[in-house]
Amino acid sequence: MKVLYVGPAVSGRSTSLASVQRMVRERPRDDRADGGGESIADVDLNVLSMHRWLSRPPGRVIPAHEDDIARLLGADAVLFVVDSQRERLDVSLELLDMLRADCAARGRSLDDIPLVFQLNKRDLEPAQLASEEEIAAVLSTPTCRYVSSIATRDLGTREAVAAAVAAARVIR
Ligand SMILES: Nc1nc2c(ncn2[C@@H]2O[C@H](COP(=O)(O)OP(=O)(O)OP(=O)(O)O)[C@@H](O)[C@H]2O)c(=O)[nH]1
Ligand SMILES: [Mg+2]
Repeated sequence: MKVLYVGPAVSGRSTSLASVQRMVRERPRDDRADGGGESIADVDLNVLSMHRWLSRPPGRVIPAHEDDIARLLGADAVLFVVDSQRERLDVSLELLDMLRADCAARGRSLDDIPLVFQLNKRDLEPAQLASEEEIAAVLSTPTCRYVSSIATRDLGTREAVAAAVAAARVIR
């Protein structure tokens, strides 16, 4: 099972991956966090670099970007890490729209890929934080799920991967 982290810069993808890998090392099976299903230790977890999405010259085809899209379309599930800072919401939406457009341009739909939004940085000051409802109103797909996290404290990261695995099982 392949699960791919996507998300805008500094949303917390590397921190989330490291958090899950550390927890899996310490506790390969955790039926509470993994929903009693397949062990998260068996999931092939990777981070998709997004800078080619955000810095592409309009209308130009870049082979490396095609590779990125192929990896996206080849994933069993996608974990979209959202920076919960209200002023960073626009960047997440811009990226989601780009992912959608690039899939559509190749005759595919992003909606066919099981997708979980990991609402990260829930420890931010309330004044800076977008509510979960606010984020869900802006960022959604027809079958997406939401998991809140504080990756720097290992909270919600393993559950987000488990949700992605569960979504892949239901939709595929
Ligand atoms: N407050 C807070 N900070 C976080 C959280 N998760 C990650 N960060 C911080 O956000 C910054 C970016 O985290 P990364 O994991 O490097 O994010 P990334 O998406 O891999 O970013 P790039 O690969 O650099 O684009 C770091 O300073 C992290 O410590 C969180 O849950 N809460
Ligand atoms: Mg990173």
